[in-house]
Amino acid sequence: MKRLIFLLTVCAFTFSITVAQNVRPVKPLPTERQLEWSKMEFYLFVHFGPNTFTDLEWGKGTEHEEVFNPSNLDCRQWCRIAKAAGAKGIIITAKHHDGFCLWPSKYSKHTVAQSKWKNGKGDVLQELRDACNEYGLKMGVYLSPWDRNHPAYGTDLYNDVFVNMMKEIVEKYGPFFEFWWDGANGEGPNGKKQVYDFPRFEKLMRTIAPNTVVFSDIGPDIRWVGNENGIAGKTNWDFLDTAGFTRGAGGPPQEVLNSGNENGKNWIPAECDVSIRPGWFYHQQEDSLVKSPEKLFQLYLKSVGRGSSFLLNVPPDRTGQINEHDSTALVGFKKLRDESFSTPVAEKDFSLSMAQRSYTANIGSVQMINCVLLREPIQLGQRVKSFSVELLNKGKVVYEMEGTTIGNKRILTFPKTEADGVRIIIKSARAPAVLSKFAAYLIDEKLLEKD
Ligand code: FUL
Repeated sequence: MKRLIFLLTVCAFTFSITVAQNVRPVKPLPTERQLEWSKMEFYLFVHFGPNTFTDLEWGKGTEHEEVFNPSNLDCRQWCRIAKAAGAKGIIITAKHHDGFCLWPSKYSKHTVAQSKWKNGKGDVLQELRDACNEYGLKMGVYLSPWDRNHPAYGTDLYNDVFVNMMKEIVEKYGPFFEFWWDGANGEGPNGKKQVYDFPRFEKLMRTIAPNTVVFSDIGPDIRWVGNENGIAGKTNWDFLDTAGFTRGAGGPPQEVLNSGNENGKNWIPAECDVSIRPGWFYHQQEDSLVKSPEKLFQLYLKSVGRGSSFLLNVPPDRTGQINEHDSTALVGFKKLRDESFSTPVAEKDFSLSMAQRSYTANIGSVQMINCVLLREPIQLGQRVKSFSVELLNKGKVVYEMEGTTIGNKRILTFPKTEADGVRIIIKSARAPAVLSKFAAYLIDEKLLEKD
């Protein structure tokens, strides 16, 4: 019955075209690999390594390899939980700042091979690769350029080490959907800061992994969102000007990373990274501080719902498995998304061949709604600068709200209102605007977006 009502509602939709114009792509445009990445939306981050066992966040690099000894590592358990949470992939810290490699690298003596775990025969990246294949998840890697252990760090030779490690993991454990270069950069053992050869690193990645998006503060493919709270700007452009900026301390101001550059030259969308716990690594004393399903839903609205992606860190505990506190929160978060978004009150995909200045959706009968979802077809470029949403009831505007950018996805929530129609008016745009999707929902009131 619910399905029948839904179908009738959808069929009752009509769309008025006030001004129709042919649509041409407007630059900058996403590459194929960036478009693929934009479909990922929600995926997990896994911080795991010596810090898990020493209770540190930034290992010093002097930790004995023996500290790394998970009692019952199970990457299949990570994948089962990722699937149950509706995440589409997992990015693992192959090497964090302490330099410890979760795979038996030929280019370091600070790896799983020197640990006692599985008598030095273990390989976390291989186990995760196999589990991701089995569960149909995409795999990504975080490889910290900053290395507090490697003897070559702080010299030119370290650039060769980093290149060799990238090649090694791409060849052995790829393909990766994303490769993460952290911006943190400290002193080397010789007191010098590393001068990274990023142009060489970028060229290498394009050659050995052309379909992999590369993340760093300033791209080249994906940018940091400017905070570690998982929150994108309400105005969020997929563009960034990178000229004159470097990774780390020399990056653009955090507000710019948060909102992008409206007239930016490069397509470099934001990714929202945040941990489910206060720290990035597992600490037992934080078990009671795991974010609730409601809090995670808020972050979803402020990341995916603002045209960005949601990279949620879920750190395994000392057994090598995701702790029950975290898995319970993740399953609860998935339930909230399903309850909210699986049965739209109204929904419509638009033709992309015409640009419109306003879209009027007749719901057919009066319905209660408190959430609207809009999408732009980003393969044609990001266009909308500002818009308003009017809720209509018997021809009258009963509620109105304003928005700025839309991008890949924009989710707006508002107090529940009875409406028999919705009008979206494009107020300003970089080029004739086109929407690809509209949907309206009635979600639990306690889930409405809070500032
Ligand atoms: C930061 C790091 O310093 C943190 O330890 C963590 O890995 C986070 C995702 O990025 O820059």
